[in-house]
Amino acid sequence: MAGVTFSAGCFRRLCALVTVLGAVQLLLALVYILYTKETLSFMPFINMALLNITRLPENRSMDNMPSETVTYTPSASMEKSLICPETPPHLVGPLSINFTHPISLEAVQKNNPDVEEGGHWRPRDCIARQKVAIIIPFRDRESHLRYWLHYLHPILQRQQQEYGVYVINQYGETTFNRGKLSNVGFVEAKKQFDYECFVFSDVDIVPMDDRNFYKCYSQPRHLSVALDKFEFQLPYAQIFGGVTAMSLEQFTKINGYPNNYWGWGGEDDDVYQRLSMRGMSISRPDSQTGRCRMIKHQRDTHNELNPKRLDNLRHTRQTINSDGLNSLQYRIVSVEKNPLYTNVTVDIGRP
Ligand code: UDH
Ligand code: MN
Repeated sequence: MAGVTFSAGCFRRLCALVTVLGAVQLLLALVYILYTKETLSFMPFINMALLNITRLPENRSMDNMPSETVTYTPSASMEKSLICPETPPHLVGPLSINFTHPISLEAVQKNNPDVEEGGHWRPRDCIARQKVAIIIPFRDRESHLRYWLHYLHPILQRQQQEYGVYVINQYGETTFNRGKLSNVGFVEAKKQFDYECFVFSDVDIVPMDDRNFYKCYSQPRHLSVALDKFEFQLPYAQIFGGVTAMSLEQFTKINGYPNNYWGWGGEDDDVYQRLSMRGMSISRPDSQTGRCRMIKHQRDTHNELNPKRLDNLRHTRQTINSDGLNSLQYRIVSVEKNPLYTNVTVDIGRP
């Protein structure tokens, strides 16, 4: 009998011990889970390790485009700590822009130590919402380019997008062709990074407000809406020249710029027609945020007014399919990765 009593007591104690041990184990598991979660959201290097496995939902608009690819959808709280904020925190608003004091490339370089070779930059502490290629059709405007680099690099950095600057330099002395150079810029930039947004900018235009975002929207964007040379007004409603932004999808949908506008004028209006023929409309900042300065200059030699532009513009409905990215031919002369921009010199032929 005594043996039986001893066994029952022992069994009860054993049960109690097992229960206590189970509770301790549960508690430890809980502490571990909580600790890991905290660590994840507060340790930047773990955030960085997650960069390559982060993806936002498929249906996000261009306004919120993710920058990285592919296999894992983070929770809302995790997203917040990784992706740069919708409103960049260091914007200053209206800027004082003038072109009175010439600047050296060395000085611009010194002021922008974080820009990587080839003019590439990305935010250090968060993932940019878009990867933007900035394409500048160019020939023989070095002094303008220095002002552009001086003003734009800091602005673009405050806007917190990942970006690269591509100067597309027309080789030789044949008639200038802004449209074709823009297409070359698009193709060549895409070879270097997986850009999802393309800003096409004249070399002589600088925004007067850093809230005028050099990024893509759900509709093609016209950025230089209030130019000083036009008394800060739109000269006509359909204008789509100066500085514009189109997503990869928007630009591909219109077969890019036309290649057959040689000399000044018309290629920007052709793009406007292409966009509306493909069912898109233009988005713009307000006329205060969209103020810009253009460096005063004379018309360049070999960029005379294109006498064929009005006739060309009557045929966009046909040429949208036959003349553009799908018919682009050129010969690269050199690609140089300079400290503040990539210089692509290209032979685009003649009219
Ligand atoms: N561009 C060059 N080199 C050239 C021609 C054009 O780099 O030789 C590029 C440059 O990026 C420029 C853009 O093409 O900003 C557009 O050309 P533009 O600046 O000549 O065009 P804009 O609309 O008008 O400014 C030019 C006519 C000005 C004559 C008025 C004189 N009072
Ligand atoms: Mn100009």
